[in-house]
Amino acid sequence: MLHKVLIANRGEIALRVLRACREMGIQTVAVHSTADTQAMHVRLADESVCIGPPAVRDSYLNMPAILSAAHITGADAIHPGLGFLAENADFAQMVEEHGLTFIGPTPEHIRMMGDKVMAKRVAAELGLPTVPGSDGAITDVEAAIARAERIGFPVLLKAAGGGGGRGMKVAHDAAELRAQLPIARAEAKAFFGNDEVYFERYLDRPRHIEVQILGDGKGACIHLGERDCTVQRSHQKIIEEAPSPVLTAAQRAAIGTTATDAMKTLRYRGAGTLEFLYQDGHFAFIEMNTRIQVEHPVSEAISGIDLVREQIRIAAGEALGYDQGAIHLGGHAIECRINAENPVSFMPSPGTVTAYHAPGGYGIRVDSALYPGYTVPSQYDSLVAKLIAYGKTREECVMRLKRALEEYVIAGIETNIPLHRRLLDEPDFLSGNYDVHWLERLVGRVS
Ligand code: MV4
Repeated sequence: MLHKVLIANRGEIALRVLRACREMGIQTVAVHSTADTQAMHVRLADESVCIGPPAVRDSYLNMPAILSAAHITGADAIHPGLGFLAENADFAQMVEEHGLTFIGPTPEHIRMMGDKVMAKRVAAELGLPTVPGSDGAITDVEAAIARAERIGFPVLLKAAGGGGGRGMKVAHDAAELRAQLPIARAEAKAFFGNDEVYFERYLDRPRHIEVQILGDGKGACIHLGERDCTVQRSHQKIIEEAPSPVLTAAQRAAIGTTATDAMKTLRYRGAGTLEFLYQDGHFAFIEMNTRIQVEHPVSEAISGIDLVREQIRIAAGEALGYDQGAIHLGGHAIECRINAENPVSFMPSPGTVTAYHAPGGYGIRVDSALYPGYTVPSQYDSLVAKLIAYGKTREECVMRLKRALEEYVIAGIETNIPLHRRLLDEPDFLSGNYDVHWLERLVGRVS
């Protein structure tokens, strides 16, 4: 087993990893920027190392500083958390070249899935359903137009180096495709350093449904069902739940089996998420995330599996040790992402937390690094807490979540708790009648 883990992250996810390590008897090393000296993950870790100034490229993205911190403290493994370096294949490779264990997939699998054109090709070869589109990256405009005409407009231009929605362009006809292609290429080059673009038939009202998998790199792989992350705004998820209110048990088993069969063939190692668009009863693979995700607790709640513990066990070389038959999904879980932001304008609201009282009680989990007197820095993500409710049914879960949102006190900064209270009263949310554009239609698009 691992002896000492360096956690290359901050905030609630750093705490999440730290807690798993502590339960496993593993020593922890926190790293932090000068803006995070008072952060909870630093206070709770066995050791901490300051790795640089507030700007992320000088601290949480500073690979030499993080590797040096691992050596100084004698850590034998690095957990990247999420965001920052979690899906940086070069970092994963560097960690291994320094004789340390990277708690995550192989650099090859991170690289493969980071290239969205390659990921889609591999997914299709492995038998996953995909959206019809260009044959890989677009090389010839006229050939692309001819293919789009056969598939049918509108089509969506996407960047191979992208993901998460940045730089996408809809084209409704050949003229628009011709006009948008150079713009998409230039943006892709500027955002991601890679001008490769591809297109897909545009789905106008999809849901975002993703499958959580866990592989041991030795050919074993299981899934924990799906998460429905359809409630989002500006490509930021707001509410995630498991199971999806729109899937049948048979659909769940089918997409789960398809995903795990594919990942068994790849001999995938670690936690991973296959993202799908779901519309008119059909799934289409769009991307794979090779990290633990913010919304992982909803899968933990319905499965009883500690995903971070499993990540660490697998990284230590242990076999999964159980198969799909041992996984029993039950009940319903919903997560509200609590952001430090104005609930109407969505502008970030950093500052000092003057009063703090987290909800508790039966079926409630709060993952947060907040405490009274803590100052939320302005340099980082505005996610400050995750509130997760569990219930036997979706109705019980919603009821409990509403109760917990009423209990939650966070003073001194603005949060989106009022928005969550409102969403949980929306008839369309309660009936499951929404798509990825629903929240933006409801609150108005700001950007
Ligand atoms: C799409 C799509 C419609 N058709 N692809 C946006 C983020 C990126 N991961 C994929 N995205 C989309 N891809 C096709 N062929 C619509 C979206 C999309 C979306 C997807 C998931 C969650 C939120 C979204 C919001 C707007 C657009």
